[in-house]
Amino acid sequence: MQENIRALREKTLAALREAESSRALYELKVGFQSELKKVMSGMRELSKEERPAFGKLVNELKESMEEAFEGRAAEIREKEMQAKYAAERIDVTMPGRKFRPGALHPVTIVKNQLIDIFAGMGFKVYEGPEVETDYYNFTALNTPEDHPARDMQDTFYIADKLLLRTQTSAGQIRVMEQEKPPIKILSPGRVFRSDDDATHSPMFHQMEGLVVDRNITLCDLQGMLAEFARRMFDSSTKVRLRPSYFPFTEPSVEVDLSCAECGGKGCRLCKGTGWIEVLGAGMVNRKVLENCNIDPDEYTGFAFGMGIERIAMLKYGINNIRALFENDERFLGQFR
Ligand code: 2NL
Repeated sequence: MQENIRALREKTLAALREAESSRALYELKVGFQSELKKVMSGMRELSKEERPAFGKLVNELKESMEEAFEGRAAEIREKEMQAKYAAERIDVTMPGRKFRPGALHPVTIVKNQLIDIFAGMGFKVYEGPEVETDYYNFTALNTPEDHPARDMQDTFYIADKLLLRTQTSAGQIRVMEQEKPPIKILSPGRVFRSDDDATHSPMFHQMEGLVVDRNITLCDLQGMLAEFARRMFDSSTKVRLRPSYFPFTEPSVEVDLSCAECGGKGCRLCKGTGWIEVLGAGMVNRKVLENCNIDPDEYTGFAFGMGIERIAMLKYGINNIRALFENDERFLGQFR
Protein backbone atom coordinates (compact mmCIF):
# COMPACT_ATOMS: atom_id res chain seq x y z
CA MET A 1 0.00 0.00 0.00
CA GLN A 2 2.68 2.49 1.01
CA GLU A 3 4.56 1.40 -2.08
CA ASN A 4 1.52 2.24 -4.27
CA ILE A 5 1.29 5.73 -2.78
CA ARG A 6 5.01 6.35 -3.27
CA ALA A 7 4.83 5.15 -6.90
CA LEU A 8 1.81 7.36 -7.66
CA ARG A 9 3.62 10.37 -6.17
CA GLU A 10 6.79 9.73 -8.18
CA LYS A 11 4.89 9.07 -11.38
CA THR A 12 2.72 12.21 -10.98
CA LEU A 13 5.65 14.48 -10.12
CA ALA A 14 7.57 13.21 -13.20
CA ALA A 15 4.52 13.78 -15.43
CA LEU A 16 4.04 17.29 -13.96
CA ARG A 17 7.55 18.29 -15.04
CA GLU A 18 6.68 17.14 -18.57
CA ALA A 19 3.31 18.94 -18.77
CA GLU A 20 3.71 22.02 -20.96
CA SER A 21 0.15 23.38 -21.31
CA SER A 22 -2.94 24.07 -19.21
CA ARG A 23 -4.71 21.41 -21.23
CA ALA A 24 -2.03 18.74 -20.50
CA LEU A 25 -2.09 19.74 -16.83
CA TYR A 26 -5.86 19.35 -16.67
CA GLU A 27 -5.72 15.88 -18.21
CA LEU A 28 -2.96 14.87 -15.82
CA LYS A 29 -5.04 16.02 -12.85
CA VAL A 30 -8.06 14.00 -13.95
CA GLY A 31 -5.84 10.92 -14.34
CA PHE A 32 -4.24 11.47 -10.93
CA GLN A 33 -7.62 11.80 -9.22
CA SER A 34 -8.91 8.54 -10.68
CA GLU A 35 -5.71 6.71 -9.65
CA LEU A 36 -5.96 8.21 -6.18
CA LYS A 37 -9.48 6.79 -5.93
CA LYS A 38 -8.16 3.34 -6.83
CA VAL A 39 -5.48 3.58 -4.15
CA MET A 40 -8.07 4.69 -1.59
CA SER A 41 -10.35 1.79 -2.45
CA GLY A 42 -7.51 -0.50 -1.22
CA MET A 43 -8.31 0.76 2.28
CA ARG A 44 -11.05 -1.88 2.56
CA GLU A 45 -8.41 -4.62 2.59
CA LEU A 46 -6.66 -3.08 5.61
CA SER A 47 -7.32 -3.89 9.24
CA LYS A 48 -8.88 -1.35 11.55
CA GLU A 49 -5.48 -0.68 13.16
CA GLU A 50 -3.72 -0.02 9.88
CA ARG A 51 -6.31 2.38 8.51
CA PRO A 52 -5.44 5.66 10.39
CA ALA A 53 -1.82 5.54 9.28
CA PHE A 54 -2.86 4.81 5.73
CA GLY A 55 -5.42 7.62 5.80
CA LYS A 56 -2.73 10.01 6.95
CA LEU A 57 -0.44 9.00 4.07
CA VAL A 58 -3.23 9.45 1.52
CA ASN A 59 -4.03 12.91 2.89
CA GLU A 60 -0.41 13.90 2.75
CA LEU A 61 -0.25 12.70 -0.86
CA LYS A 62 -3.41 14.64 -1.77
CA GLU A 63 -2.17 17.84 -0.14
CA SER A 64 1.34 17.67 -1.53
CA MET A 65 0.06 16.86 -5.02
CA GLU A 66 -2.42 19.75 -4.87
CA GLU A 67 0.45 22.04 -4.06
CA ALA A 68 2.56 20.56 -6.86
CA PHE A 69 -0.31 20.98 -9.37
CA GLU A 70 -0.89 24.55 -8.27
CA GLY A 71 2.82 25.39 -8.56
CA ARG A 72 3.09 23.87 -12.04
CA ALA A 73 -0.15 25.59 -13.10
CA ALA A 74 1.30 28.97 -12.13
CA GLU A 75 4.46 28.28 -14.15
CA ILE A 76 2.45 27.24 -17.21
CA ARG A 77 0.13 30.26 -16.91
CA GLU A 78 3.12 32.56 -16.84
CA LYS A 79 4.70 30.83 -19.87
CA GLU A 80 1.44 31.01 -21.81
CA MET A 81 0.99 34.72 -21.03
CA GLN A 82 4.55 35.44 -22.19
CA ALA A 83 3.86 33.58 -25.46
CA LYS A 84 0.64 35.55 -25.94
CA TYR A 85 2.41 38.87 -25.30
CA ALA A 86 5.12 37.93 -27.80
CA ALA A 87 2.53 37.02 -30.45
CA GLU A 88 0.53 40.21 -29.92
CA ARG A 89 3.51 42.51 -29.74
CA ILE A 90 3.14 45.71 -31.78
CA ASP A 91 5.75 48.26 -32.69
CA VAL A 92 4.22 51.58 -31.68
CA THR A 93 7.08 53.47 -33.31
CA MET A 94 6.20 52.13 -36.79
CA PRO A 95 5.04 54.90 -39.17
CA GLY A 96 1.27 54.93 -39.80
CA ARG A 97 -0.39 54.15 -43.14
CA LYS A 98 -0.49 57.19 -45.41
CA PHE A 99 -4.05 58.46 -45.75
CA ARG A 100 -4.50 60.48 -48.90
CA PRO A 101 -7.76 62.39 -49.13
CA GLY A 102 -9.71 62.09 -52.40
CA ALA A 103 -10.41 64.98 -54.73
CA LEU A 104 -13.03 65.83 -57.33
CA HIS A 105 -12.12 65.21 -60.96
CA PRO A 106 -11.58 68.48 -62.88
CA VAL A 107 -14.53 67.58 -65.16
CA THR A 108 -16.73 67.24 -62.06
CA ILE A 109 -15.41 70.51 -60.62
CA VAL A 110 -16.25 72.38 -63.85
CA LYS A 111 -19.60 70.59 -64.22
CA ASN A 112 -20.56 71.67 -60.69
CA GLN A 113 -19.46 75.26 -61.40
CA LEU A 114 -21.55 75.33 -64.59
CA ILE A 115 -24.58 73.97 -62.75
CA ASP A 116 -24.07 76.61 -60.03
CA ILE A 117 -23.93 79.44 -62.54
CA PHE A 118 -26.97 78.34 -64.56
CA ALA A 119 -29.02 77.22 -61.55
CA GLY A 120 -28.51 80.79 -60.32
CA MET A 121 -30.23 82.00 -63.51
CA GLY A 122 -33.20 79.69 -62.93
CA PHE A 123 -32.24 76.62 -64.99
CA LYS A 124 -33.38 73.20 -63.73
CA VAL A 125 -31.11 70.19 -64.24
CA TYR A 126 -32.50 67.34 -66.36
CA GLU A 127 -30.40 64.28 -67.20
CA GLY A 128 -31.75 62.02 -69.94
CA PRO A 129 -30.72 58.46 -70.85
CA GLU A 130 -27.28 57.70 -72.37
CA VAL A 131 -28.76 55.08 -74.70
CA GLU A 132 -31.16 56.80 -77.11
CA THR A 133 -33.25 56.07 -80.15
CA ASP A 134 -32.27 57.61 -83.45
CA TYR A 135 -35.54 59.57 -83.30
CA TYR A 136 -34.60 61.57 -80.16
CA ASN A 137 -30.92 61.90 -81.04
CA PHE A 138 -31.34 62.89 -84.72
CA THR A 139 -34.81 62.97 -86.31
CA ALA A 140 -36.55 65.16 -83.71
CA LEU A 141 -33.53 67.50 -83.83
CA ASN A 142 -34.08 68.02 -87.54
CA THR A 143 -31.00 66.07 -88.61
CA PRO A 144 -31.63 64.79 -92.17
CA GLU A 145 -31.58 61.04 -92.89
CA ASP A 146 -28.42 61.45 -94.97
CA HIS A 147 -26.58 63.76 -92.52
CA PRO A 148 -22.95 62.60 -92.02
CA ALA A 149 -23.34 62.68 -88.18
CA ARG A 150 -25.67 59.67 -88.53
CA ASP A 151 -22.89 57.63 -90.16
CA MET A 152 -21.65 54.50 -88.44
CA GLN A 153 -18.21 56.18 -88.50
CA ASP A 154 -19.41 59.03 -86.29
CA THR A 155 -22.04 57.44 -84.05
CA PHE A 156 -21.89 54.31 -81.88
CA TYR A 157 -24.90 52.16 -82.80
CA ILE A 158 -26.10 49.46 -80.37
CA ALA A 159 -28.79 48.07 -82.64
CA ASP A 160 -30.87 49.28 -85.55
CA LYS A 161 -32.17 52.75 -84.51
CA LEU A 162 -30.61 52.44 -81.03
CA LEU A 163 -27.42 54.35 -80.22
CA LEU A 164 -25.24 56.03 -77.61
CA ARG A 165 -26.41 59.66 -77.61
CA THR A 166 -24.09 62.06 -79.43
CA GLN A 167 -25.60 65.09 -77.69
CA THR A 168 -27.60 65.67 -74.51
CA SER A 169 -30.28 67.53 -76.50
CA ALA A 170 -31.79 64.08 -77.18
CA GLY A 171 -33.07 64.22 -73.59
CA GLN A 172 -34.16 67.84 -73.92
CA ILE A 173 -36.55 66.77 -76.69
CA ARG A 174 -38.25 64.49 -74.16
CA VAL A 175 -38.77 67.49 -71.85
CA MET A 176 -40.22 69.64 -74.65
CA GLU A 177 -42.61 66.79 -75.60
CA GLN A 178 -43.86 66.48 -72.04
CA GLU A 179 -43.88 70.00 -70.66
CA LYS A 180 -45.46 73.25 -71.74
CA PRO A 181 -43.33 76.42 -71.95
CA PRO A 182 -41.84 78.17 -70.10
CA ILE A 183 -39.04 75.63 -70.23
CA LYS A 184 -35.61 76.42 -68.80
CA ILE A 185 -33.41 73.35 -68.47
CA LEU A 186 -29.77 72.41 -68.21
CA SER A 187 -28.63 68.97 -69.37
CA PRO A 188 -25.20 67.81 -68.27
CA GLY A 189 -24.02 64.30 -69.12
CA ARG A 190 -21.88 61.85 -71.05
CA VAL A 191 -22.07 61.82 -74.82
CA PHE A 192 -20.38 59.50 -77.31
CA ARG A 193 -18.84 60.12 -80.71
CA SER A 194 -16.49 57.98 -82.75
CA ASP A 195 -13.67 60.51 -82.56
CA ASP A 196 -10.21 60.24 -80.97
CA ASP A 197 -7.28 62.71 -81.03
CA ALA A 198 -5.56 65.31 -78.80
CA THR A 199 -8.72 67.40 -78.48
CA HIS A 200 -11.43 64.71 -79.01
CA SER A 201 -12.37 61.68 -76.94
CA PRO A 202 -14.96 59.01 -77.91
CA MET A 203 -16.72 59.78 -74.61
CA PHE A 204 -16.92 63.29 -73.26
CA HIS A 205 -19.24 65.42 -71.16
CA GLN A 206 -21.60 67.98 -72.54
CA MET A 207 -23.65 70.68 -70.93
CA GLU A 208 -26.59 71.88 -72.95
CA GLY A 209 -29.05 74.58 -72.03
CA LEU A 210 -32.52 75.20 -73.43
CA VAL A 211 -34.95 78.07 -72.89
CA VAL A 212 -38.40 78.12 -74.52
CA ASP A 213 -40.99 80.81 -73.82
CA ARG A 214 -42.88 83.68 -75.45
CA ASN A 215 -40.66 86.43 -76.92
CA ILE A 216 -37.31 84.74 -76.47
CA THR A 217 -34.73 86.33 -78.79
CA LEU A 218 -31.07 86.03 -79.74
CA CYS A 219 -30.48 89.05 -77.44
CA ASP A 220 -31.57 86.93 -74.46
CA LEU A 221 -29.04 84.29 -75.52
CA GLN A 222 -26.26 86.85 -75.89
CA GLY A 223 -26.97 88.48 -72.52
CA MET A 224 -27.09 85.15 -70.74
CA LEU A 225 -23.83 84.04 -72.36
CA ALA A 226 -22.13 87.31 -71.33
CA GLU A 227 -23.11 86.68 -67.71
CA PHE A 228 -21.96 83.05 -67.94
CA ALA A 229 -18.55 84.11 -69.38
CA ARG A 230 -17.97 86.66 -66.63
CA ARG A 231 -18.80 84.15 -63.91
CA MET A 232 -16.94 81.18 -65.39
CA PHE A 233 -13.75 83.01 -66.38
CA ASP A 234 -13.32 86.62 -65.22
CA SER A 235 -15.43 89.76 -65.06
CA SER A 236 -13.68 91.34 -68.07
CA THR A 237 -14.45 88.41 -70.45
CA LYS A 238 -16.22 89.51 -73.65
CA VAL A 239 -18.57 87.44 -75.84
CA ARG A 240 -18.62 87.36 -79.65
CA LEU A 241 -21.16 85.54 -81.83
CA ARG A 242 -20.24 84.31 -85.33
CA PRO A 243 -22.74 82.82 -87.78
CA SER A 244 -22.63 79.04 -88.01
CA TYR A 245 -24.86 76.10 -88.86
CA PHE A 246 -26.56 73.35 -86.85
CA PRO A 247 -29.63 71.47 -88.13
CA PHE A 248 -31.45 72.06 -84.82
CA THR A 249 -31.01 75.86 -84.57
CA GLU A 250 -31.76 78.72 -86.94
CA PRO A 251 -29.97 81.03 -86.87
CA SER A 252 -26.97 79.17 -85.41
CA VAL A 253 -23.92 80.77 -83.84
CA GLU A 254 -20.42 79.84 -82.75
CA VAL A 255 -19.63 81.61 -79.47
CA ASP A 256 -16.14 83.01 -78.85
CA LEU A 257 -14.93 84.41 -75.53
CA SER A 258 -12.10 86.93 -75.27
CA CYS A 259 -8.89 85.10 -74.40
CA ALA A 260 -8.48 84.96 -70.62
CA GLU A 261 -4.75 84.26 -71.05
CA CYS A 262 -3.80 87.51 -72.89
CA GLY A 263 -6.92 89.57 -72.26
CA GLY A 264 -7.65 89.73 -76.01
CA LYS A 265 -4.26 91.02 -77.19
CA GLY A 266 -3.41 87.75 -78.94
CA CYS A 267 -1.21 84.91 -77.66
CA ARG A 268 -0.26 81.28 -78.26
CA LEU A 269 -3.45 79.96 -76.60
CA CYS A 270 -5.78 82.00 -78.87
CA LYS A 271 -3.41 81.65 -81.84
CA GLY A 272 -2.99 85.41 -82.01
CA THR A 273 -6.70 86.15 -82.56
CA GLY A 274 -7.58 87.29 -79.03
CA TRP A 275 -10.70 85.03 -79.13
CA ILE A 276 -11.35 81.43 -78.16
CA GLU A 277 -14.24 79.35 -79.49
CA VAL A 278 -16.06 77.93 -76.48
CA LEU A 279 -19.54 76.81 -77.48
CA GLY A 280 -22.25 76.50 -80.10
CA ALA A 281 -25.74 77.93 -79.82
CA GLY A 282 -28.71 79.33 -81.67
CA MET A 283 -32.45 79.87 -81.81
CA VAL A 284 -34.30 76.55 -81.65
CA ASN A 285 -35.31 75.59 -85.20
CA ARG A 286 -39.10 75.93 -85.85
CA LYS A 287 -39.12 72.34 -87.08
CA VAL A 288 -37.71 71.11 -83.75
CA LEU A 289 -40.45 72.97 -81.83
CA GLU A 290 -43.11 71.53 -84.18
CA ASN A 291 -41.72 68.01 -83.65
CA CYS A 292 -42.46 68.51 -79.93
CA ASN A 293 -45.93 69.97 -80.53
CA ILE A 294 -44.88 73.46 -79.48
CA ASP A 295 -46.34 76.20 -81.71
CA PRO A 296 -43.34 78.10 -83.21
CA ASP A 297 -45.56 81.12 -83.89
CA GLU A 298 -46.41 81.41 -80.21
CA TYR A 299 -43.12 80.30 -78.68
CA THR A 300 -39.45 80.73 -79.50
CA GLY A 301 -36.37 79.46 -77.75
CA PHE A 302 -32.61 79.48 -77.62
CA ALA A 303 -30.27 76.59 -76.96
CA PHE A 304 -26.55 76.16 -76.42
CA GLY A 305 -24.14 73.30 -76.00
CA MET A 306 -20.59 73.07 -74.73
CA GLY A 307 -18.03 70.36 -74.04
CA ILE A 308 -17.20 70.29 -70.32
CA GLU A 309 -13.69 68.90 -71.03
CA ARG A 310 -13.06 71.85 -73.35
CA ILE A 311 -14.01 74.34 -70.63
CA ALA A 312 -11.82 72.46 -68.11
CA MET A 313 -8.88 72.45 -70.55
CA LEU A 314 -9.21 76.21 -71.08
CA LYS A 315 -9.65 76.95 -67.39
CA TYR A 316 -6.73 74.82 -66.21
CA GLY A 317 -4.41 75.12 -69.25
CA ILE A 318 -4.59 71.41 -70.14
CA ASN A 319 -3.52 70.80 -73.74
CA ASN A 320 -4.33 67.11 -74.21
CA ILE A 321 -7.83 65.82 -73.48
CA ARG A 322 -6.34 62.39 -72.63
CA ALA A 323 -5.01 63.79 -69.32
CA LEU A 324 -8.67 63.97 -68.24
CA PHE A 325 -9.30 60.26 -68.88
CA GLU A 326 -6.06 58.53 -67.85
CA ASN A 327 -6.75 58.88 -64.11
CA ASP A 328 -3.09 59.46 -63.30
CA GLU A 329 -3.11 60.49 -59.64
CA ARG A 330 -0.13 62.81 -60.14
CA PHE A 331 -2.34 64.81 -62.52
CA LEU A 332 -5.63 64.52 -60.64
CA GLY A 333 -3.98 65.36 -57.28
CA GLN A 334 -3.34 68.90 -58.53
CA PHE A 335 -7.03 69.78 -58.43
CA ARG A 336 -7.45 69.42 -54.67
C1 2NL B 1 -21.86 72.25 -79.56
C2 2NL B 1 -23.16 72.83 -80.01
C3 2NL B 1 -25.46 72.98 -79.54
C4 2NL B 1 -27.81 72.93 -79.13
C5 2NL B 1 -26.55 72.43 -78.89
C6 2NL B 1 -30.17 72.27 -78.85
C7 2NL B 1 -31.06 71.53 -78.12
C8 2NL B 1 -32.39 71.51 -78.50
C9 2NL B 1 -32.82 72.21 -79.55
C10 2NL B 1 -31.91 72.95 -80.25
CL1 2NL B 1 -33.47 70.55 -77.62
N1 2NL B 1 -30.61 72.97 -79.90
N2 2NL B 1 -28.87 72.31 -78.49
C11 2NL B 1 -27.98 74.02 -79.98
C12 2NL B 1 -26.87 74.55 -80.61
C13 2NL B 1 -25.60 74.05 -80.39
O1 2NL B 1 -24.24 72.43 -79.25
O2 2NL B 1 -20.85 72.59 -80.05
N3 2NL B 1 -21.91 71.34 -78.60
C14 2NL B 1 -20.74 70.71 -78.08
